[in-house]
Amino acid sequence: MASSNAKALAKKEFEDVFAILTEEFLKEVNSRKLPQEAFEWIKKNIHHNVLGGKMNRGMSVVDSIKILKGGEASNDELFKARVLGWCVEWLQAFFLVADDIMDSSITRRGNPCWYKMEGVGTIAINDSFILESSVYFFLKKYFRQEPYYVDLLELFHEVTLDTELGQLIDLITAPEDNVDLNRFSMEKYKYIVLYKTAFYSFYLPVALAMHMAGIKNELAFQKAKDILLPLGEYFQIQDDYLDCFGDPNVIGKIGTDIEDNKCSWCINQALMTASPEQRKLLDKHYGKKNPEDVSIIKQVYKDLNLEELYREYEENSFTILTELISQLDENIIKKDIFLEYMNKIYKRTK
Ligand code: GPP
Ligand code: MG
Ligand code: MG
Ligand code: MG
Repeated sequence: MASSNAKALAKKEFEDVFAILTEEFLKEVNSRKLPQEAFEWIKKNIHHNVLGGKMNRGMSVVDSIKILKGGEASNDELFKARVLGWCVEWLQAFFLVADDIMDSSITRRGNPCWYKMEGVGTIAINDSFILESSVYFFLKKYFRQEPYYVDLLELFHEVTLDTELGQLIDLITAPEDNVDLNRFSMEKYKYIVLYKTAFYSFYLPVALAMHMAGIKNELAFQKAKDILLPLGEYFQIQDDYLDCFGDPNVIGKIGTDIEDNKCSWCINQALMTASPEQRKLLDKHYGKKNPEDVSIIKQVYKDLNLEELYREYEENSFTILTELISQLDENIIKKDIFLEYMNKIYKRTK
């Protein structure tokens, strides 16, 4: 495990690449002789939406390549891994700008959501597209000559489709004007989170590093998926728990899952153990914007001991995932990649 000094340095080296990429992208758009106003808009879009996160996904590409190369990664490889890491962060910025509009969210990373900023509104939809397009500009600029260029393109396209399908199911399972808790189930929940979160947040960064490292063995990619997808499910369950029980000052966003009628881990867990009276309260008050309705739902969650159930779930997942990792064959894929990941998110509060 790297010391905290080494970690801070690795983060700083990663952050430094952001400035290079932003400048390159701005140069690219400037070559189209954009009005100054548009240039400034794009700059603001990038700074507001790409920065300010935990950067776990982006850093994972770098950590993974270091492990895959057994500490022998060249400066050029490290730079390229950082570029790919930022591509993941840019892709995530594209998703989040759009997700916040769809979820009617208020804050993100401690700031107002982009669409909530003065003068932005629905222009944020187009801004999210520009963030997505920048990913393909960076891939072309830095990887066009690499034998794995097409693999990178295909991977970004596939994972984007996965995420959009997950988002679709997330949204149609949560219609604003028709609350019907019978629509929810843990099975459906797991399907949603697999697609909307696990592929882009967990599989993508590691698979990118694997392509860079020249891994061609399909089995290695499958084994990586077998661990990373359950890890992604665990991560989204944490996100759902924190949406309701987390401190907005710590998580940087105000939860809206109850108001939005979301098929979240919390409501599914509550539905499994609610008494008939509690079920009536859930049916009556879930999916409403009114703060009184929300607090009634939260009270039912508390009465059902959701906090305790979550702790148990967390411990249990950790044990299962550790076991899965320990069973991996080091000749196919290195275990450290996954241990590093798990340690980053286990018992997270933000
Ligand atoms: C997170 O769900 C899901 C995404 C960020 C994927 C969005 C996909 C698109 C194609 C737009 P969430 O709504 O629970 O995240 P958060 O709690 O951060 O708003
Ligand atoms: Mg959201
Ligand atoms: Mg959402
Ligand atoms: Mg959430």
